[in-house]
Amino acid sequence: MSPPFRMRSGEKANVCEAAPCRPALALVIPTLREARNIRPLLSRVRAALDPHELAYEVIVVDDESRDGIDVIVAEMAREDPRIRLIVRSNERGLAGAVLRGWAESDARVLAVMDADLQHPPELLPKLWTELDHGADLVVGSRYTCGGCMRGWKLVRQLISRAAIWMTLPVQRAGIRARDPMSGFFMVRRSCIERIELQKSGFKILLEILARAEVRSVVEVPFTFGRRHSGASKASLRVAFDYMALLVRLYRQKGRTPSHEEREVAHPSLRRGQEVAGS
Ligand SMILES: Nc1nc2c(ncn2[C@@H]2O[C@H](COP(=O)(O)OP(=O)(O)OP(=O)(O)O)[C@@H](O)[C@H]2O)c(=O)[nH]1
Ligand SMILES: [Mg+2]
Repeated sequence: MSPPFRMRSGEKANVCEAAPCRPALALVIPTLREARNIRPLLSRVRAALDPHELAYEVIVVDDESRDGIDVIVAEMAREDPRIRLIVRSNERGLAGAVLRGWAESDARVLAVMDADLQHPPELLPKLWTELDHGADLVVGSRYTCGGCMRGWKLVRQLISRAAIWMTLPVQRAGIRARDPMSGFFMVRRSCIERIELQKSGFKILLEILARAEVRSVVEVPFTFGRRHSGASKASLRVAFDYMALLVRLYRQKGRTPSHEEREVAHPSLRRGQEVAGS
């Protein structure tokens, strides 16, 4: 299992352009061979957010896909400096990519969505509004009233339900999410900057629900369809990492954090200030 994420001091990313002013929202899009999806996704993100008075940036974190995505994002970043590209070398892992993107931003609100258009960018303003109204964590949810999975085989739906059922003991009363496996959410930086999140694995939201300083969760329904183009990265390794995360969270449950754990903050995420609405 890889160690918890820490920003290496002095680390500089392969960043195309820096956003001109401090954004309120940083949306990270982790990518592994998503070249055919990224242009329509970024266009839809901009179309969804631009009508709103919101300073945002979009950070694509690619793990050296070598499929031309870097060229596409660099070209779009030249037109729009709110789009940034980070290329990680010799690293793999969805959670680690997301944490790396968040660490490269000063935004007060951190968000993530998949690159394959399974998460509708048109929902982003709604997620933001819920956060602005006071929620600490807002989740795009397949399992809250109004949400669904469209076009999914029954067996995968059952596996998804079973995986969620297994999270119930590690989720905390009062802030339980019906879709703790969602990869589409926004969270206040202040809720996660004092914990170290595991950079291995796929399910960063579950760890946030179990361990972060989150007081309120809102779920916004959406329809989770099939990926637009390209191949799934879900694999046996992902399932193994998920089980490892669950075991760790079960073990930690109810254990009082050590002095060291309380004192050691997530150095790279301790930057922003509280968002409006808190
Ligand atoms: N940077 C980076 N991104 C990753 C990695 N693994 C997956 N991703 C991205 O994480 C997102 C989720 O991966 P998916 O393959 O869509 O996983 P999934 O949605 O569970 O599977 P499908 O429903 O089959 O698409 C996508 O944007 C991927 O490109 C990785 O190791 N590194
Ligand atoms: Mg997907």
